Amino acid sequence: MKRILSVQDISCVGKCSLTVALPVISAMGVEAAVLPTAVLSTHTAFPQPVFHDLTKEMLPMAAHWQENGISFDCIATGYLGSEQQVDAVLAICDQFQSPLFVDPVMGDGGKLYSRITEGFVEKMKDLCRRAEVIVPNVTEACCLAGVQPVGACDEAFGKLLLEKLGNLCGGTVLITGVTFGEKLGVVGKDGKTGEYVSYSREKLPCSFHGTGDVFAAVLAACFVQGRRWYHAVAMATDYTWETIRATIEENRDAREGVCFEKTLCLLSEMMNK
Ligand code: PXL
Repeated sequence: MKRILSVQDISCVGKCSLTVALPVISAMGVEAAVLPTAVLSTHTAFPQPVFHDLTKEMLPMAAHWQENGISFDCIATGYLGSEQQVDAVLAICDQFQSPLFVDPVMGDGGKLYSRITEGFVEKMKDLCRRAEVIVPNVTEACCLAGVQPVGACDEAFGKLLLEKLGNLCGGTVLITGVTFGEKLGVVGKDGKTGEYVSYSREKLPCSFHGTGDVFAAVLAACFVQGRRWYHAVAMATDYTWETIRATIEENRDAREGVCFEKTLCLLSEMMNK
């Protein structure tokens, strides 16, 4: 069985980062080992969460795994709380030499999240340089490319961002949140073949916190399973779309995240298609 090391925080309430990655990766038949980087009472879209930093524990935990001969088929990062945590991840990548999958979680809707600074954006570029796969949303792609963040991005602009990010990351780049007329989707470039990929679904009327984390978890599992990027992107998009639709029926506060519990069963169906 393949094993991913998922490196991100535990937001205790608000369904994002590890509380999403664990069930989704497991439902895809991939082992999810975790390196929690911080424990928060909620993610940072709620005001003033309790934030317990675990940076100091990161390297000792990795050392313990190495002493015990443990290895990972992929190291997948999500939200990281500080520049020091990015440095810790870089050191762990040196240690384990596993392929690195980076979701450079930094912002959305044209804005950076509350704890993310310009210095952090620069540091995140170092992680992206090292990665085999990066999956920024449009806001994050703009920040990484040194372009003023835009609210909406059409396919032509998405292709321009892909080109710019190709100079940063020699691997596969997949940008989420790109507008295709009435649809919303992904543009990407396969790092090995250079092939362009795109996939979209009709826009839904609501957005929820944590959907990027759901999308990235499906993709990371597809990556270790060696699925072709087009199929991986289609599956991650379809699953996220179905999950948003199922959440709309529940009439929830957008900050409380998506009801992936209702749709986890779809993942095995999608994998066998
Ligand atoms: O879903 C991304 C995310 C993960 N973890 C924390 C966050 C955010 C986005 O705001 O604050 C702690």
